[in-house]
Amino acid sequence: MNWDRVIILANEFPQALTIAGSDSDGSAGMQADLHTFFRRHVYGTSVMTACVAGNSYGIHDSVNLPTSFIDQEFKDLADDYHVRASKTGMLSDSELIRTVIKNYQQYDFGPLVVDPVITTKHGNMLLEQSAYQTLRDELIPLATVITPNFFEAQKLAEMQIETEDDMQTAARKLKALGAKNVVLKGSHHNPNQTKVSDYILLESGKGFWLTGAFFNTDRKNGTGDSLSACIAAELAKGNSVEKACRIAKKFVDTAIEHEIQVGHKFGPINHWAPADEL
Ligand code: PXL
Repeated sequence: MNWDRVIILANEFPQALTIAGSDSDGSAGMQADLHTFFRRHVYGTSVMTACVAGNSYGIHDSVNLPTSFIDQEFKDLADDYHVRASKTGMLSDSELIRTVIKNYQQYDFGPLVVDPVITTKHGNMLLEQSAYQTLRDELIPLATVITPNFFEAQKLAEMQIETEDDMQTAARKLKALGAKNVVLKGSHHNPNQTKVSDYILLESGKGFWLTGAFFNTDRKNGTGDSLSACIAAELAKGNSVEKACRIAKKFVDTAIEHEIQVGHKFGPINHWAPADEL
């Protein structure tokens, strides 16, 4: 066996990391991230931070994993894999956030996409109130890209968002917190709207809108997780942040459009939707 060649080949294939919670029904969290990595032809690794028991009706319990175990997950990946881009999802509390920061700073796991997960679609809290400050002041400054939804952006930018101008102002505020690039997802709470426009503010200062169709469906679980995972997957392949964002918007829109019928209430998006050509 030529081990030098094995090492070179093992390092060549694009590998990405999700640092997230497990969602038992597979619709969101780490499962949605890994589905996305697979679909975008990137090898997916995972550091599990928490486990959530739930289904399409809601979340019913959750536990955090011990920080010593999380340290070991990071170490094992760093000892063997070549992670080229990472993303964070559910990080529950300040202790977990700080454990992730410590490990991310210790190893080279590429650019970081921070999905500032605060609640689920059902309104269940996934981040303790006391941890906002830690997320804002300590994790966001490390983010290559931050991907808040409308609600998270209002919380983090400490402002009401009503107009497109407000979205641009909020994006600038989030950038001022230290995130290099901001993807602010547009509101999708009006059943009569026909479009959803996300605002992207790049490190260069360039800002632009990405607009897609609005699909009035209950099958949208995992949308935010998959968007941020797709950005991380494209960064792992070496794509620019702008290209990664453009691909990710189309990827999730396609996955929402081609519904899959599993779960009885708020079901998942469809990662099998045709997306190779994006
Ligand atoms: O979609 C947000 C999210 C993230 N992480 C976990 C979740 C959810 C939503 O249910 O369960 C583990």
